[in-house]
Amino acid sequence: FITEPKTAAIVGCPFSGGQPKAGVDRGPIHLVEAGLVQQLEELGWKVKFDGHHQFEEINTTDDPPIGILKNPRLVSRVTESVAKVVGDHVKKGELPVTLGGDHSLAMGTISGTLNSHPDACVVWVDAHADINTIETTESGNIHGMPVSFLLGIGSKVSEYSWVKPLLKPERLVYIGLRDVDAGEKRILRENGIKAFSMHEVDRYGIGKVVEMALDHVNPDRNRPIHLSFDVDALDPTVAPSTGTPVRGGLTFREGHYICEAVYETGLLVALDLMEVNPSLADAAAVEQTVAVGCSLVRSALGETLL
Ligand code: 5AB
Ligand code: MN
Ligand code: MN
Ligand code: MN
Repeated sequence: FITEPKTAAIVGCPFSGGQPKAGVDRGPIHLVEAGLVQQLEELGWKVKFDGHHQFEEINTTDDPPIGILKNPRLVSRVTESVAKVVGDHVKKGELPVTLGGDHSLAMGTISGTLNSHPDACVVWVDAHADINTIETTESGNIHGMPVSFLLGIGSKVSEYSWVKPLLKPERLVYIGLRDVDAGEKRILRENGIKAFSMHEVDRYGIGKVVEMALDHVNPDRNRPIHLSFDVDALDPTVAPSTGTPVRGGLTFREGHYICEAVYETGLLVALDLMEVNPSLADAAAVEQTVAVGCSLVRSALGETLL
């Protein structure tokens, strides 16, 4: 699906409107300043990067909550613009690497992927399921909700009518879950959505979990894959600088293994790396988290150990 010469497009999204903590908008800047572009070039990719997206045209000074949804118009307009940017890269056979920013952005990135590849599957790596609806969310933070919008479940919010429900429950799989709200558990159950929590990672090991996950969403290994990686899937000792850390997460190697295994399928068409927040934790922890973020992206783009 990626055309030669293989080209990665860095889509830097300095955006924090899907959640309340300042600083996650600086994630993409830190990842690029750490040398990500050059690192991907060294792996043999042609890399397109012409600065971070500023969403300047998006002016929402008056954005009162809709129900309990916070910043609903801002998040809608930003993610709609991300959908266009990502969709254009995918259409050209380029691999968009979207750097967040908070995970509400995935509403845009996955919409962009599915517009060109309606048969694509989504591998969502996260401590959280991000599948709350307007009925179930207790926080009103939209970074905990993008999956429900993509599936078209829950009451419709007219502001989000641009999001087409292109994702089917059987084309979505989770790895790494360990902090799922009660309402989300019910949604997962009722929609038959496959999820490999940390319990399954402990039971089967990451190798088997990734194989089972891909067997579920991509049994013939012929569908394009969108990998959406929330850095909080990793244990907070590995990736401390993130807004909603949860103990008991993936090890450094387990996280990288997922990226390596997805790369090996040759089916990756879009990658998200989300929720790096360089203003949380001390300087050494920030540096560590940013370095891990870069190395996850490198693994997904073909870096091998040997
Ligand atoms: B993240 C929570 N489920 O809805 C909610 O970091 C947390 O993108 C969402 O995975 C975490 O607010 C969103 C409690
Ligand atoms: Mn997330
Ligand atoms: Mn998360
Ligand atoms: Mn988080």
